[in-house]
Amino acid sequence: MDLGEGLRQAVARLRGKTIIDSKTIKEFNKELQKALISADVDVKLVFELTKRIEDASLHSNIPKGIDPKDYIVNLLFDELARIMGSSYSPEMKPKRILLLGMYGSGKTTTAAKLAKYYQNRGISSGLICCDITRPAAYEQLETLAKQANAGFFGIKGEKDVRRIIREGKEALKDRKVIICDSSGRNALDPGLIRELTLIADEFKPDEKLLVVNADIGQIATTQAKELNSAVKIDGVIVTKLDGSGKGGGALSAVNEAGVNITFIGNGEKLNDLEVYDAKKYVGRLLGMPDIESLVDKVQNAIKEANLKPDEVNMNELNFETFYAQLKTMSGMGPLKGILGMLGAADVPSSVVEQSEDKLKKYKAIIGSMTKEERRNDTLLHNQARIKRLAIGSGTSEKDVRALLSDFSKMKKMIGMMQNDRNFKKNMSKFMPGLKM
Ligand SMILES: Nc1nc2c(ncn2[C@@H]2O[C@H](COP(=O)(O)OP(=O)(O)OP(=O)(O)O)[C@@H](O)[C@H]2O)c(=O)[nH]1
Ligand SMILES: [Mg+2]
Repeated sequence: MDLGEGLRQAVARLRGKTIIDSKTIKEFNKELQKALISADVDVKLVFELTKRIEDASLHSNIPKGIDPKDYIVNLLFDELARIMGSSYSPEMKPKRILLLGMYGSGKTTTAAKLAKYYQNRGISSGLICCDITRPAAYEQLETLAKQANAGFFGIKGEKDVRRIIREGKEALKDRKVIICDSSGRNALDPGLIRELTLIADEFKPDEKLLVVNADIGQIATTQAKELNSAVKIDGVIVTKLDGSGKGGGALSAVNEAGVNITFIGNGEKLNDLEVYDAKKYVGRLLGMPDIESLVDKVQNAIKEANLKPDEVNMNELNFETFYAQLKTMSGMGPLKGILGMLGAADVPSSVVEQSEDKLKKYKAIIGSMTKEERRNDTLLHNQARIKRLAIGSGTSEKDVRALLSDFSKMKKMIGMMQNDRNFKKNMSKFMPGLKM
């Protein structure tokens, strides 16, 4: 169970309570503790937090006319926002950013995400590959730079980081934001510190950002503290929050170390980067939707899938609209997170996490359907038709069945969302053309 689910379950216990007595609060706190500790939040922090909630709810008067549940959810919101820390607003001006961190933490991907972030906002960006240890680091960043529409510089096989930086700064001097990717290490060793110091002396970064993988949970405190004292960092980017059960632990740990969280990564795609705002993040965990940051993401995805908003019609789900929707969703990143932001109920991830590969197959299968079949899925519950589609599309019967199964799950999900007033209200805010 992820942290958001755990927290929402704890809150669900308060539903319908007219008074908050000590038994209710103790039960609520127990659930909270379970959820937070399993997300790897430091135990001491957790107990302090639940103690403050207990004190505030039992020893102060809940204002008249306020639903006790809302009162406690607000307390919880404030407490969580406090332990998860900061908010950040990147300055839109020329600057140099150095990314550093342990092996596989997501530096290279994040460098490209950042480049795209600035490019999308009309600020030209360029990437320098200063990872001199990892094989194919050059090619990886070069490919990503193309995807991000950013400039790129590297010198294959060169071990002198100062030369790379010197020439890179010159080659990318027309770019407003220059981002430098560096080598990873297994641990913070003297070699790494020496290398980072050399890079920093030549590059003169405005921001040194440590990249940490959310999966390290609480260990993020030690990492942030150690790197801060070795090379003085300006902030942290926490990646892989999408797949980690320990995101809450990592975010609170970075905050505990007294370092600002700047961005968070929540997917493998270049659009899956978000400016960090503890309140928004916690709001989302608690199922209080955050519309603003979604608008951007959704509109981008629609643009990229070449769809007009009113082509996304939830009311008439048939295979023609189904493919368009899958495509939009895959551009937005994991739909599960998006629906969470919108305050929808938890949905099965199998429906919404579509790989590019699967999308290609689905496109071919839908292309082999007759007009009638596309409009009426019941026709397809027929072995002969399934076989024909598999042959016609060059896929397998198993693929066709998977498509049919995803389609019917999607139908069910849409039915569920249509009955959710809160969700409908939120959806219509950012997709005015949407019919539900
Ligand atoms: N799910 C998810 N995967 C991510 C995210 N950020 C990076 N990854 C994946 O994590 C893996 C490692 O990412 P890299 O960017 O190569 O990490 P790195 O820190 O540059 O690795 P080294 O250069 O080997 O030290 C890749 O498969 C990325 O696609 C994220 O926010 N979410
Ligand atoms: Mg790398």
